Amino acid sequence: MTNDRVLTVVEDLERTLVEFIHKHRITHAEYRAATDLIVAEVQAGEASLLFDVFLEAAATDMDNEGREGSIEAIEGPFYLPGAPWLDGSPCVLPQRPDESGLPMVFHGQVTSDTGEPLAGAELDLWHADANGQYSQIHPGIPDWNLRGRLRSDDEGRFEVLTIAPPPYEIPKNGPTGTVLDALGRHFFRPAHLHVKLRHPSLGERTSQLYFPGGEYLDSDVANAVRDELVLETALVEDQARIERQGLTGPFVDARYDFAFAATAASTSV
Ligand code: MBD
Ligand code: FE
Repeated sequence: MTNDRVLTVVEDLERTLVEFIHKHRITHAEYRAATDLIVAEVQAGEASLLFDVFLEAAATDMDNEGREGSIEAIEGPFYLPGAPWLDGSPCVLPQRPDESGLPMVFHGQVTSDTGEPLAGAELDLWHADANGQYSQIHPGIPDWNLRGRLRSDDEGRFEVLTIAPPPYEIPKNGPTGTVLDALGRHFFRPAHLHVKLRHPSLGERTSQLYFPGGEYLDSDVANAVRDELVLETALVEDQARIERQGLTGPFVDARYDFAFAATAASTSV
C-alpha cells in the first residue's frame, strides 16, 4: 500500500540524497560510516537524539508557520508518557527531600488564542534536575523525579512548585557527541522546561520554555530557542512573599501564558 504523501516525500528524499552523494563524491567508506553511525545511535540507546538535535526544530517551525497565538517547540528525546498526577495547592513536582536547585514557582494561564480561559487543561511537565539529568534516562534518580501532570483551574490558571533547571549538556560520549565534536560544536542546550498541553479543543501541543538572559540561548546545540518561548522570570527575595508561598528562602517566579489556537493544523498527521 502506498499513499501520495509518502510517495512525494520519500522519493524526494531519495533523489536529494543521491544528488548529495554525487555532489560531494561520497565514497563507499563514507557511506558505510554514515549507516554505521545510525546503527550505533540505536545501539547506544540514543534513539532520536541525533535527529532531535539536528532537525527537530525545523519540523516544529513548519507546524508553527502562520499560527496565531502560542507556538509549539521541540519535544526532545526524553519525554515519557504516564507521569503521575499531582494534587495539592500549589502542587509540587515529584522531587527528592534534598533536591538541589533554587525553588521555582511555575505558573500561568491557559487560554484559547482569543483569550477564553481553558479550564481543566492537562499540563504534562518534565525537566532536568540541578545536575542536568532526567529521571528514567540518567541513572540514580528516582522514577518520575521532576515529571508530573496537573490541570488548569476554572480560570485556566495553573501553578506548580519545582526547582529551576540549569543549562543542559546533551550526552557527549555517544555517537551524537562524536558528530558534534567533529563539527567543533559544544554540547549545551539552554536551561529549559518541557511541557505538553492537552485539552479537547486543542488536542495535544508540545512546548518548551527558556529563561530570559540564560546561557546558551543564542547557541543552543539544537537551535530550538524562539523568542515566543521565553518565560517571564523574577527572583523573589521578599520575606512575606516567600512565606506566602510556603517556602523558606528566595525562589524563582516563572510565568508563561499559553494561548494556542484551537484550529491550528498540527494535530493531524
Ligand atoms: C534534551 O533535554 C532536549 O530537550 C533535547 C532537544 C536534546 C537532548 C536533551
Ligand atoms: Fe530537554
